[in-house]
Amino acid sequence: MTSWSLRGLPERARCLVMGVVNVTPDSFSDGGVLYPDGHPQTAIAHGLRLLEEGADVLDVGGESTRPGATPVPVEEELRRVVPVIEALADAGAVVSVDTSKPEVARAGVAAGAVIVNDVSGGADPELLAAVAETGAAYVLMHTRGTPAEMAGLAHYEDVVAEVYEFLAEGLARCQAAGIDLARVAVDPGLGFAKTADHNLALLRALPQLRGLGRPVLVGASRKSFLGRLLDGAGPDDRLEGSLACAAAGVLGGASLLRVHEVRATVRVARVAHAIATADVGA
Ligand code: HH2
Repeated sequence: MTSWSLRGLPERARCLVMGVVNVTPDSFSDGGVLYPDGHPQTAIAHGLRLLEEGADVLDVGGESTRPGATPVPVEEELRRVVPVIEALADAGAVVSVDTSKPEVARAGVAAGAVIVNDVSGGADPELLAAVAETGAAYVLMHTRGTPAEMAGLAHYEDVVAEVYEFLAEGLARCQAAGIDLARVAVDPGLGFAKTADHNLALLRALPQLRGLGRPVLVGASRKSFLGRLLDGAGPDDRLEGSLACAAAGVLGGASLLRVHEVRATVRVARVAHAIATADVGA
């Protein structure tokens, strides 16, 4: 395994673990369990717990991408995420803001986030301009359409080639917008306009996606294709599936894993790293 870097993130030879902090009442993965009262303190406490469990990055998001989720106006998204980002950054966390809105990206970085995680695939030139302007790191993820439309758009002749091409074009758009590519990671967007077969093909193709020359992020945690593989298990009963993907991610050369269960993932990633590298050190 080669060492990698994403300027703005701690430099590590191993795969980093990004813990999910959903500040949403309707995320598919936790159904608002972690944010039942609309109070930032609940999400902050969850983030601090993930930090203790060994998360390298905390990804704070205020809008669910679940198909059918209610779109969140800018003011509400800001109200949800800004206090949480501030508190977690103050506590020493490396924070990422999960948003596709330029206003939220700008405010998130001003509040202490150093990464903008954009599940829209760089669809909004304004967002790319905001990333360039703030100097934040950026996650470019493959998707098609809006969350409401994406399930109907899961048709590919060759999913790996088409995702690769989309990300290559996206990197070119990032560069044209003035973003330093040394700050960009790419993500195949598992579950976004993909069937279970597409997700599995992309997990197998991580070494090819590394051919884009940028660190690869994998977000498989608790996704519905794992429920299908595990006899219909619900989102909070997909741990083993999520961990199997984490191991596959490390062995495939992923640089970041976006996950809900941090402690278990850190332990699996450590062992998978040792298998991949024969490095049993710290
Ligand atoms: N998946 C989700 C959200 N953000 N970001 C990246 N880069 N990659 C992903 O695969 C990804 C993502 C969906 O998961 P979750 O946040 O748990 O659910 P929801 O969008 O319903 O809040």
